[in-house]
Amino acid sequence: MSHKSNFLAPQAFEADVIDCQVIGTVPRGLNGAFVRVGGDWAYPPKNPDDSVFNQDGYVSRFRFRDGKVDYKGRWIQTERYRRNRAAGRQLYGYYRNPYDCEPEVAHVEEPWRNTVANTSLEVNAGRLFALKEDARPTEIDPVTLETRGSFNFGGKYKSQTFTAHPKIDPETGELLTFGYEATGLATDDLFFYVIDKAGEVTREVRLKVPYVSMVHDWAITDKHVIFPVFGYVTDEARLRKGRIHWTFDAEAPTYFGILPRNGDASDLRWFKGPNRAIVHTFNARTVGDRVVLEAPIFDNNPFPFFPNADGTPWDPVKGRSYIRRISFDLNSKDDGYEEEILFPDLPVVDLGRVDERFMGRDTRYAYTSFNDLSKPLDRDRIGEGIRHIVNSYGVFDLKDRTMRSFYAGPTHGLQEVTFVPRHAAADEGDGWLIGTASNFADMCTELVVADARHPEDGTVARVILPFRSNVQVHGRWYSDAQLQFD
Ligand code: V55
Ligand code: FE
Repeated sequence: MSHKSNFLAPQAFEADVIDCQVIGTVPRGLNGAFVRVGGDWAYPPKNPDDSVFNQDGYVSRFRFRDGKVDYKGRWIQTERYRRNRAAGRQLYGYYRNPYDCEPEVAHVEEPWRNTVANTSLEVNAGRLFALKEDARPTEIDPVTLETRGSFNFGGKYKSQTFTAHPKIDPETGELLTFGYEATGLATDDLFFYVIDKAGEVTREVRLKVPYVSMVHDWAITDKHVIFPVFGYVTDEARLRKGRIHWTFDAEAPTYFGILPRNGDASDLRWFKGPNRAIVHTFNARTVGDRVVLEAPIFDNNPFPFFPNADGTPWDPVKGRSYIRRISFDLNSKDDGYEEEILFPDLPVVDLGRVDERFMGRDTRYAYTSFNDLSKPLDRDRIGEGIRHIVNSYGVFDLKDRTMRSFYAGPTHGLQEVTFVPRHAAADEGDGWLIGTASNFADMCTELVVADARHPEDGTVARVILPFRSNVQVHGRWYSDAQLQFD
């Protein structure tokens, strides 16, 4: 008889595990830390149909030293987390809607104060930031994982918001970033920034978007930056009615804004195409007069909790993403672009990564998860209520259009994959695939390590936590030096 799985129930505690159980062997030389953020409901949401993107931020870290791994997990102590804890209940309403919050925490003029800081991480100038696109960074102590608070780069970072997907230029070490809804709720301002290795804001460009939309991820090249604007819309009237921040308008065109990295606002050019959803990207490059972007892209609304504007129910088939290549001709007279699906038979999870040492440059490989239906699934042991398991990582060769895969086993669901180079000078793609997995049979979280050159050989090491840790949104690998360990 099968049990009902409760894997996604709130974890509700903080934890330190010293010298975790390891099955297999952690590769020699894999020293550093896998740091991840995600969300958990410290108190249940006010609205049961709210987005999981509204969960309280939680940061955790697997630190690797000579084959041994320690784990640490902490709530992110945002203003919102602290106020809820003080009240002992949920004061905040729908995702990114201060009008739906209790009056004492409405903060309509300062919506960034309501952030949950639950999406991703970045390190700049020795500082570790937890990021959410509705606010400036929340600084985290990289050693203790205690929350230090909101950070504004000495007042020089003016946007009220900061993307969860800043990019580091591999040659200059600069942090390229932006914020949308930069001057307040539902505003069409997008500010682009360059922040140098020392944490100084060296450049700001103030831009306007064609319509207010979720600019969740973007892409850089050595010469350009690319901002996708797609499908999700909002406005002040919608928010005043107390609705969830976004609705998906299937009639809204897709725009890609391309700005030369050294350009000013008048150099921004918008390309326009049919309705799509571009939530995450892999990478982009400038080749002569062309800009090429590779990304998993959806034909329609990817997220069931952001309702369709036309009132139709969410369509899970249209809500699948396929790896595509988009090419922009910078010499063209019209505003169109070319779009091609590279793996038309293989829907993938839109949480893809590349070898970040080649960010903005020509890359061959992209890594993302998918569900390999040819592989076994142990329904009895995983329990009921787990309908869709993502059981594999794919190593996608975007040049040859071939794919090799890692299968996690019949009881494991994979979260986002991260690529760790074998050493600083290793070739592109020579390294490790790491990420957390939900072991639905044993009700625990594991970190899996696989060889990116031999993914089909399976797990090299599994680091076992004796409990369920929150499902991550995004994770990153950092060296001890980047995280300020002695
Ligand atoms: C995403 C995730 C978010 C968010 C907006 O995956 C977009 C896309 C975890 O929060 O606030
Ligand atoms: Fe993201």
